[in-house]
Amino acid sequence: MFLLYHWAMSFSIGIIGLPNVGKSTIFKALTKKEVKIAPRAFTTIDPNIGKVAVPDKRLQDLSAIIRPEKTTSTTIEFVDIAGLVKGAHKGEGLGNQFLAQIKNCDAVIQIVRIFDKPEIENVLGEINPEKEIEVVNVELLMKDLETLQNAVSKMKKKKEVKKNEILEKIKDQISQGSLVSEIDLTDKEKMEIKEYQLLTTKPIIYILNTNSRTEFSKPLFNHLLINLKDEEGFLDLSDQEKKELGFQSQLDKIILACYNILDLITFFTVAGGKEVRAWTITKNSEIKEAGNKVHSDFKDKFIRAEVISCDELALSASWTKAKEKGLVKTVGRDYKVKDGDVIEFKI
Ligand SMILES: Nc1nc2c(ncn2[C@@H]2O[C@H](COP(=O)(O)OP(=O)(O)O)[C@@H](O)[C@H]2O)c(=O)[nH]1
Ligand SMILES: [Mg+2]
Repeated sequence: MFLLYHWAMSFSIGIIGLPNVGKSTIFKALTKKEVKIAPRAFTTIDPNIGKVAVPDKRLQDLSAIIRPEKTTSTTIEFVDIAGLVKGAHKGEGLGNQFLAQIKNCDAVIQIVRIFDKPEIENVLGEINPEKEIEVVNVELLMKDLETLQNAVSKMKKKKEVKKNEILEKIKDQISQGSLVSEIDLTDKEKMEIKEYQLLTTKPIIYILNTNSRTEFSKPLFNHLLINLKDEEGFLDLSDQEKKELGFQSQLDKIILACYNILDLITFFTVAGGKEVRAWTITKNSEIKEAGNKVHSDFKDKFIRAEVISCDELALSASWTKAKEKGLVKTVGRDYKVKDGDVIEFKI
């Protein structure tokens, strides 16, 4: 039941990091929501949650051909989680509560402060991205360790020997500082630990929050270098004004990076010409999963669907013409959805 509910929702990205690194600033820039941004630690306690449209030129192109009453983007959800500090896993700075909020996210973005501004308290005391990442990792790892310890106690009571072996193996490696995502695990082992939603299994993107005065050239896995203050400052300007000022926003890049790290693809529906809509699904999903997203009560009724790639549809100029040319394929329930597929489900 939980899974079904989850499928119906957007994929969710948690924004994490130390206090005063720019988490609420990026959240505001992405979601265009008014949130409290203040140069003090712990301004954010309840998480701010916002849905963001995934930018996709193909959706606009499809809309131009189909001319529907309504065009709907697919969305991804961002969660602005309060700042973590050293000792968060022990409850320091309400940290335990914040760590728990990360559990529900599919991936995380860690904001790392490399902007230098003496007026804004720097909890780390220095600009040191490696150390900053390390501090946050330690908290995530300690929380995972605690989760596993509890799981081991439970499994011991239940005499689940096999499962305990797996949990102990992971626990050992975590104690030595490995993130769970870095540990070599079989698919079966991965399945066995899924239920614990361990924090360090989640894919992570680092955003180094820079200003023009700080340079950072060391390569770091999966990172984007962005001036979040500028993103926020230029938010209200039109595209034309941004162009004149030579400002190129990187917000779309962030959204797409999240999409990629989660192995997500987009398919489209046209609802017989009424609504053109983009949907998010995991790569390699079977078409019946796509059907379940679009029609929540679909599962047993799915028989077949008509599919065409959005590029081919664009070239044909209309669904009818594409069909006449034989470009619309009829597929059954074992078809795997491809990025850019336009799908009409048939019951
Ligand atoms: N100079 C500078 N200040 C920033 C930047 N990003 C955030 N700030 C400021 O740092 C303070 C804390 O930012 P906030 O987004 O609330 O941090 P959070 O605690 O991580 O949510 C605010 O006063 C922001 O205006 C940046 O890139 N450059
Ligand atoms: Mg904040």
